Amino acid sequence: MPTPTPADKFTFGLWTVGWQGRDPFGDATRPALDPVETVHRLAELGAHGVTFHDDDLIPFGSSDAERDAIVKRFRTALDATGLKVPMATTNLFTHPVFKDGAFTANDRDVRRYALRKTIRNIDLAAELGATTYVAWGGREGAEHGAAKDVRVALDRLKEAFDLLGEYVEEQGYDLRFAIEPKPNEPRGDILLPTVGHALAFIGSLERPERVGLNPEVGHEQMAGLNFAHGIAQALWHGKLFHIDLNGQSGIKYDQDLRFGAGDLRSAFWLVDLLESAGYDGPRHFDFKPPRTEDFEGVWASAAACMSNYLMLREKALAFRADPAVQEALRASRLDELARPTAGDGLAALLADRGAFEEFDVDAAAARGMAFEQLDQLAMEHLLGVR
Ligand code: 3MF
Ligand code: MG
Ligand code: MG
Repeated sequence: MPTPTPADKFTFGLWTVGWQGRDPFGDATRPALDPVETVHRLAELGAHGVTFHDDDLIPFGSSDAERDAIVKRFRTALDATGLKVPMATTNLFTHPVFKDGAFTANDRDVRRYALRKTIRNIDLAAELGATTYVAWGGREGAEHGAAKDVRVALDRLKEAFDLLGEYVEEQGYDLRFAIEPKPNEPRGDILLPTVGHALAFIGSLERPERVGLNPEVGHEQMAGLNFAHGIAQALWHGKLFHIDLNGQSGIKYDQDLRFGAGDLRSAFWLVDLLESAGYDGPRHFDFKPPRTEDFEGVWASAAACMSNYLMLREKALAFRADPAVQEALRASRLDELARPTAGDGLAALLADRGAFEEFDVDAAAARGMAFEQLDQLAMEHLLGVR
């Protein structure tokens, strides 16, 4: 079994292993976890870093003195273990004040409070060396039609990101924002529901270069979308700033399974893509150890996220290196896809009788694509028989 090392860049949110198992139908099944213990356990397991929402580390409502003491203790644990904080984020969803959203709440005072809460944690993120600031708008959405004017709410969302960008620039922080799309949960419908919606939104901002994406496996799969395709497009736009890895079984409630559980083939294609595209950011796990587990199960599930990634990486590398796969890729004409369609220009295309007038449509239609053989080779690698 491959063992993770910090060079693999695996990171975990404090809220993942720290999830106490509270769900809409049942109480907590585990006690709270001390963030300092999490830092030590993650370091022992071979992780590279830890991430947090402001309130995961500093309980909501703490005094300034309590806050300073907590940050000091946390920093000591980071220094002792060498664990990094590559990303931080804001909790703009738990407190009842955010019941109608944060940056897009109808109430202006709530929006101003949300910005100040975010800015306060951006300062801490920068202080701890984070270079990515994630923004998941879990409560930015609606359950009712007329209750949210979506076009106006998008104006407010743009205003928020423009202000935050201005702040980060003024402070001279080396920090970029990563928007995390999600279609629903906890709102009935959330704004910027998919990778595609978020990409389009980023283009409308004052500082688009400072804003990218933090897509999450389960979020796209809840919408029935192909996660690897979404990631490929995010990479194509230069917008894959960060990623949330977990597992999901189809279109249903947000499952937050450990990475590799749920749709295993989709996980294989994702790892194949990240590794072959040279993505060098954190491999961040945003999962929830099921509420059936005690702490032994929690740490086993965290370790499994990392080992599943590493096993899939081995499989993906072996798949790409296999001469039979390379031959099958040629048979499926991936090399032809890589050729520009009209590299010699529009005039040459229009003048080429072979492209249209004399094109043998029936012969082209009859050509097999050989995709089944190629896909079966992936299956055989994944099942360990090749
Ligand atoms: C919810 C999520 C969030 C975000 C987090 C930002 C609580 O489904 O995925 O986790 O990831 O708020 O990083
Ligand atoms: Mg999630
Ligand atoms: Mg997430």
